[in-house]
Amino acid sequence: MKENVDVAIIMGSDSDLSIMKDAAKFLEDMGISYEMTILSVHRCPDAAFDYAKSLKDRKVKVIIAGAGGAAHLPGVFAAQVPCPVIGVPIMSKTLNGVDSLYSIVQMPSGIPVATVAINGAKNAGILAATIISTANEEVYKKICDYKASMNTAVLDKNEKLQKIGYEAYLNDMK
Ligand code: RP5
Repeated sequence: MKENVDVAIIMGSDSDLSIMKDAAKFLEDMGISYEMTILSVHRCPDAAFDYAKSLKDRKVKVIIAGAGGAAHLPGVFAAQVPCPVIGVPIMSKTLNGVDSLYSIVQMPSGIPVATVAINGAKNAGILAATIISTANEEVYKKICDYKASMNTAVLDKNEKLQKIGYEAYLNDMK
């Protein structure tokens, strides 16, 4: 556990890591400090509750929590901290992540969890960075640059499509 970080990324199992790494990667690109933790509120509840307390004590600014199945992890953390919590529903084997999505997005009134798409860890990283950017000019500029580069990329693609036509475009994509 680090002394001071802006964002905490939590996941219920190491089987979530290959998805949740996308959130970490985006935060790294934006130069935002974070820590990553595997903790389960049903398999190791005491450790999970202690960790939630430490997040509050350390005034961590945003939490990204990924979980699959009956995915209560983001909601249980949101209940214990004052900062925003972003939930990432992980694609599950039996119900393709719809169970995870509903568990996270359908929080009862009072304890919100900002929910991204199934396996949408990159968007969770972007959303966390956007929240941080409201009080951090350097991150704000990086988010503006990121959006500007996406804008240019799409316009460039359209220009190419108009120029060479769809068949040549598809050929280039192979
Ligand atoms: C949840 O159960 C985890 O978030 C994970 O997505 C799911 C399955 O966990 P494993 O059985 O792969 O450890 O708590």
